[in-house]
Amino acid sequence: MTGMNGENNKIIFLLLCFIVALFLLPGSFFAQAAASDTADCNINLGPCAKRIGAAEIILDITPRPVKVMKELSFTVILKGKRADRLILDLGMPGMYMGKNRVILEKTAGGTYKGKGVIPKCPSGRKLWRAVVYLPEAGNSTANNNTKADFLFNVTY
Ligand SMILES: [Cu+2]
Repeated sequence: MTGMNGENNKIIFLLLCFIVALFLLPGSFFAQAAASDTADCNINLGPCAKRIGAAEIILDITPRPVKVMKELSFTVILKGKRADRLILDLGMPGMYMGKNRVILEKTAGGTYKGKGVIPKCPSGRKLWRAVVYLPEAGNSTANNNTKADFLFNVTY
């Protein structure tokens, strides 16, 4: 009997090693899935920039540090593309947090501003994703939009 359990434990141990290896293996699908759940924008240090095709999108959130349950100013500077207004969606990776949408109105050439609040997550997790939707040239419907993602940590 104990011999049998020992065999089973060995198999379980090897399986666990295999799963851990999948996550650690650079470039594997699992490593990428895990990597996408970390911040790529340190918003508390300053604005973050993303390039989507010919367009550059610079996102800033103030005041710093960026806190939950507090009115925040969202500023996007858009280069290489034109839009009358932009839509910014706030959400958490892998968790539905309701609809948190900020409309960014054009305040100057290429500058868009809006105000919004990031809700407090009951789980205590701090990673949020801001998605800026860019209208396609000649198509302002929501379906065909391209978008820029920013992953950042909030402060409690
Ligand atoms: Cu959450």
